[in-house]
Amino acid sequence: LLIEAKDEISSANDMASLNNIRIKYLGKKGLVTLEMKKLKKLPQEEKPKFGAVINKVRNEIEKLLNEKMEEIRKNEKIKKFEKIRVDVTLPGAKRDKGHLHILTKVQRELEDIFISMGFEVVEGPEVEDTWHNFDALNTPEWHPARDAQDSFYFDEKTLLRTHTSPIQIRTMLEKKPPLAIISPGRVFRRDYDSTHLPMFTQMEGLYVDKNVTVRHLKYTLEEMARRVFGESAKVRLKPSFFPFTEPSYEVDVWFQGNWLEILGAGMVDPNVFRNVGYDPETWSGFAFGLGLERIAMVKYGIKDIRDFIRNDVRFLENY
Ligand code: FA5
Repeated sequence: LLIEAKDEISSANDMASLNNIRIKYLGKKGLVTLEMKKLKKLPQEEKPKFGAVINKVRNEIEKLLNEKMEEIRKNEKIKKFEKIRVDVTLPGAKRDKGHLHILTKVQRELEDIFISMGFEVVEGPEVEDTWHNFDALNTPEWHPARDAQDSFYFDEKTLLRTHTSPIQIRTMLEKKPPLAIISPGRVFRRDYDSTHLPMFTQMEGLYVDKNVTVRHLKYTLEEMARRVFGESAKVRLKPSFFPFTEPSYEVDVWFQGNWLEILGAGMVDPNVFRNVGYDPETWSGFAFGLGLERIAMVKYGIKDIRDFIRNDVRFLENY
């Protein structure tokens, strides 16, 4: 009986079958219980011996049942924990980290370069009046750059600035010379193709002092180009025209085998100095306006300027 019970108990693997075994052996009509009942019918002298054996069997089965019960409970607990187990040695789920937009990086890089040369960063409003944006910059009413076809006007006297040059005017009206500033900012024009955006970024530069010459301008731009594009970068000034500079230049940078136009520049026109109350006999200066998207395009080989504003993650992740 005991051997049979042992076998059954050890092959049971859940509480229900264990319970059945308990009933089968120890229940009211269980096999062990039935043996106990036989005790009464035995002759007096055999009773103690038989009683002792049957008791031992009963206790043994009880003990085995309890041990098995413990074991099953433990296993069930383990199974439960196994289900919710976390493997702390697995590599974590990767999250995409954000980063600065390529234009912001280029802007900060240029700011650092000019700051190290002694320039100060100044900003101005994106909504301008025609006086700051044009008149004070020696750009008269009849000038084609003022055409409503090219600019975004709110009314006759108010528009989205078409360049960062009005900040030259605002700065000179506020400060006495000498001064050296740069002004990054968004500007707006009715332009749209693979090299022109209706909203793009310029960085204005203005240096006013005594005896400033084109050589100062060229050196400053060469230094900028070397630091942005590398030691082998060269700068070329081509004659051009802006109403607010005389002489005026378009400036190309030699980079990876090509001359690429990235900015306009020149010597501040005496009329501009007069408009802000500086004496052109005493003061001289240079100014420039960089296209930041153009610089980024040259440096990183970007073909289509519209990529800057498409916000395609595949583009953004490249830089
Ligand atoms: C100007 O805006 C002058 N204010 C620059 C200047 C400042 C000259 C101070 C002299 C003294 P321009 O229109 O050429 O100049 O623009 C300057 C630069 O902005 C260009 O060289 C080009 O790099 C960039 N740019 C012009 N139009 C766009 C456009 N639609 N989209 C992107 N970049 C442009």
